[in-house]
Amino acid sequence: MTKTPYYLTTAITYPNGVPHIGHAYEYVSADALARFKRLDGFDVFYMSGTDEHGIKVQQAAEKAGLTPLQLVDRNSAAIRAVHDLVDSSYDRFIRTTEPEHYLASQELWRRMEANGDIYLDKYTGWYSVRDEAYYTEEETELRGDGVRYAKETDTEVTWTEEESYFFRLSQYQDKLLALYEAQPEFAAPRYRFNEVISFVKSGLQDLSISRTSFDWGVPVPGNDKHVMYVWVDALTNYLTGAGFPDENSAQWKYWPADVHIIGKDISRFHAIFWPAFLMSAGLPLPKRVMIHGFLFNNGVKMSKSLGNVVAPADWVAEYGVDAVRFFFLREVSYGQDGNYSHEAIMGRMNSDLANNLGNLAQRSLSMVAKNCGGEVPAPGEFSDADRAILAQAQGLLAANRASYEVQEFHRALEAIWTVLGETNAYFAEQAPWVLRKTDPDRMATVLYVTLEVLRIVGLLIQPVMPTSAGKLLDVLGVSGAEGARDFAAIEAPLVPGTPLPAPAPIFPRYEEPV
Ligand code: ME8
Repeated sequence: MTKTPYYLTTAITYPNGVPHIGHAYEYVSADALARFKRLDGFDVFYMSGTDEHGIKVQQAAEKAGLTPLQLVDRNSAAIRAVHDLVDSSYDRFIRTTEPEHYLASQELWRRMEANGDIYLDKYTGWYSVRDEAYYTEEETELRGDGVRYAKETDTEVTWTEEESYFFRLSQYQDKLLALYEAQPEFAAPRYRFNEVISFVKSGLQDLSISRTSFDWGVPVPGNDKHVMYVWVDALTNYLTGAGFPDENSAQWKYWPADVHIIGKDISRFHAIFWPAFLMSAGLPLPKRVMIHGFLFNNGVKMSKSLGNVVAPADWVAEYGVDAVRFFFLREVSYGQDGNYSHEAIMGRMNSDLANNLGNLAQRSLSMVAKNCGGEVPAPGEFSDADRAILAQAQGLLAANRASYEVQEFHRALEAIWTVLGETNAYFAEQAPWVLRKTDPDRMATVLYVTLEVLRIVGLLIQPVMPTSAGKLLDVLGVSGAEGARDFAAIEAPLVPGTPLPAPAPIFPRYEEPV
């Protein structure tokens, strides 16, 4: 059977600095979705990478005494290393300095031009180097320090005049509004999508899409005095990944992308400019733009000047990669802003992981080791309580599918932990340690039911905690053979008599170092 293609992307990170946990958050969330879809039988292509052009990169290189290419080579490798550190299973790590990306960007440009949407004019306005964006007079203000700032982003702007190519974005207002109307799921969450829609309704101006003031970018076809505005080339990375412009390549089956995962600060680029460019070029539009929130340090924004920027490697060293991944997706409602603190991470590790999951596994498996000959016990007839808890666990796949479909990762985990809570209550109520003496057959049934729930949970948490889930499935005797841990295996219950390895604790409590 041919699998259905599923293409998802993250934003491509700017390599002008080192990634922080906000970036890692984005990689982990996209990765969980990629893993979920793979386990659910899709032909997944998950792409991330680095956005290597633009004046910011050129200036950072100058400051570091490097050429732009030297700087991006170094930083792109560091960004890729963070993906690897957090177990992000990207299928491709794209770099916008790759030659094939130049071809794709130039071809997109030509198609937009052929459609009459690009013209040469002059740009005058307030330009923010930090944002790589022009602002209107009203969008800026002169502050007490004598410097003019963009109000929205608090970055310094300077009066700039340059010859520039423009994209007729103003011609796309109605088409975009029609798209939003026809596809209410085009961007999410709804309240962030609504902000985009009101912005479009307030009127769109043509967009300056080339620069002459620096040369670190993709040359404009037919006029190499100009390089493309970095966002034109950056957004095109999603097409490059799908093999564009070779629409006969095998890779083209992935276009249009199923979802672009991005942060809230770049929603306009993805939900306005990007579909407009694609409409202009006559290409299919991505199905969805999922906009996540920002992570804050106890409510405070991460910033170099405050010295509170967290390096992903520090967290991974402190808590372990799976606990960090779990924390990101369990603690924060995906789409909303979220907070982190040492206490919050420790709380999740100890209550959700060590107590509700780890303890249940450890207690039931050690009883099986001691009392059932170290094999999956043979259940007797199921009681109503057994059937009820099994039905809850079996319902998790459908519930998780629905949550992953709309990228509500926190809901998927919440559903799993609700069932774990109920299973803990069931285990306490059935008291198999008492049954051991009074009714060993009934004890075997209770232990079997508990292991069955743990097996289903183990399969379903693989996208979020791949290593720990693998260990849990190992101690439950679930084969690690190719495909044996796919979601299709949820249908295949544990077979009584299967030998089990000696139980080993998988989710350690976090203990403060002394
Ligand atoms: O914007 N919390 O790159 P970038 C959560 N190159 N997410 C955060 C965050 C935080 N504190 N800080 C940043 C760019 N992000 C462009 C993208 S795509 C064609 C081009 C997210 O390195 C941010 O919202 O500044 C974005 O989705 C991603 O990290 C990369 O940010």
